[in-house]
Amino acid sequence: MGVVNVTPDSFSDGGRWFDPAAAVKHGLDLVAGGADLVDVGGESTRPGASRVDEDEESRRVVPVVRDLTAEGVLVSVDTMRASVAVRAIEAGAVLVNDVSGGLADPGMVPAVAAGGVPFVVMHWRGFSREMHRRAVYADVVREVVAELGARLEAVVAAGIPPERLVVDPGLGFAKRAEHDLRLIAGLGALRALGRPVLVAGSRKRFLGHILADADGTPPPAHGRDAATAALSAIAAHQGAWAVRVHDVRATADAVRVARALASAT
Ligand code: PMM
Repeated sequence: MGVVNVTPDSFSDGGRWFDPAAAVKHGLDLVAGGADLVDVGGESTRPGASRVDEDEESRRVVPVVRDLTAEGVLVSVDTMRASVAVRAIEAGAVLVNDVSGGLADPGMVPAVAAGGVPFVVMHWRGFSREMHRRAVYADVVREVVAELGARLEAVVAAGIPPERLVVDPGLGFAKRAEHDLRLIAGLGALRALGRPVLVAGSRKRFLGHILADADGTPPPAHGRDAATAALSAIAAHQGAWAVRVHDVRATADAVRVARALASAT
């Protein structure tokens, strides 16, 4: 899954694809690099970010979804808002990726149920402004699996069939670097929920921590792509259904290595 952030302020690529034509071109480049799916988002969820206006979010996302779909690209929409999801589905989106797992907008789950598309349920404990203080766990893998399991049940009860659901540990969302690493190591426990697992660690802070130099300075976001590819290989090897990344080409190769290894064992 390649990422197109149509935002002025995302942490790793904010502003680069804010113009719709540039965003569409970037989406096509990601497909040429090996992406099977392009995830289009119009709201930054970086830690501390404030929310974008609803109409503005639709204005950013919908034309890009429509134009990429017209080019034959499979598009997912990254949004926490039902109205944006509905307009994106009308424009051709084949999957809704909601970092709040339907918790941010009570209209989301019914809207996706009616739209008939798959839904990504990410582990989420609150909006970006407040997620830092919620990064408290005694046993992060057990708690994330339990909270995601409860969320899956609620989403199914609200009308989305289980076979349309994907789960995601929500790396970096109400999590510190050590939590992210434990969740990657414990991916098998997430798979035990019985749904495909999406892993979205591309360029995130925990990779910056791992790569930091002697005085603790992390490399800039775009200096984390080799580490992202390594993470993609590990996630694929552990049975992830998809990895969501900014630099698709390196990850496509990493996933090929993991696949070759799986078929050799
Ligand atoms: N992270 C970001 C945005 N969307 N979607 C899912 N399903 N999982 C994530 O972890 C996730 C996401 C934030 O990263 P970005 O600013 O690089 O897009």
